[in-house]
Amino acid sequence: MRIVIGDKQWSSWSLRPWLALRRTGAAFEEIPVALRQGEATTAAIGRYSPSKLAPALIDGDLVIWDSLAICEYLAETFPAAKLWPDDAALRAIGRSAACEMHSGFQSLRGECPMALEVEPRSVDISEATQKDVRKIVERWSQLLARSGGPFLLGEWSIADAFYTPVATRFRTYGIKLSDHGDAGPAGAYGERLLETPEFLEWERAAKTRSNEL
Ligand SMILES: N[C@@H](CCC(=O)N[C@@H](CS)C(=O)NCC(=O)O)C(=O)O
Repeated sequence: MRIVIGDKQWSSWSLRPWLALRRTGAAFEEIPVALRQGEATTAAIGRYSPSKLAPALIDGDLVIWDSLAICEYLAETFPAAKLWPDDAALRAIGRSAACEMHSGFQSLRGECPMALEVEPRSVDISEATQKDVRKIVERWSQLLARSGGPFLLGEWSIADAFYTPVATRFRTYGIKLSDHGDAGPAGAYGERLLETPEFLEWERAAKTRSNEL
């Protein structure tokens, strides 16, 4: 398998399926492309993906061009990796949480982009972003209380892949979850996401290399 990914310091959409792919234990090749280069980026990704956006997963002659679709494909292809839980209700809840991230929290995403190369610092965030943060705290707290943790559905799942870039944003922009309704579990969960070996491997690479067109 090959996965087309954007710069590791910035590409939150690439990070999510990359984490899931790492969890499968399958061998894969990375095809790195440089983002923020205008037409050159579009052309570079367009060599592989019909969406001209990263990520894309290439499995033989099959191309899958969206982060959530890639994660679902990996869950189906590698059932032993348990990227979703066996329990159907829990799986449906996990999918709801991942889809909520995939299609929402626009203000947080626009105002606080993933930037792993940046030293953490405190910034003032808008009302709209504060609202997103409160909603995420609420969601994490509900799911952790239901599953008992340590991850959203108990064991690590695709839902956690979807929120890992969010945890990096909270750290980078000095957003303290206790200021947004967290009694403790949500903040601890966010830190836990940033301590998984898979994320640490991605982060190390983000700080040591730049992608080529
Ligand atoms: N909905 C898509 C979003 C993909 C996306 O927006 N990717 C960004 C990088 S994180 C991209 O390729 N941008 C192209 C550019 O910067 O020209 C997904 O979930 O995969």
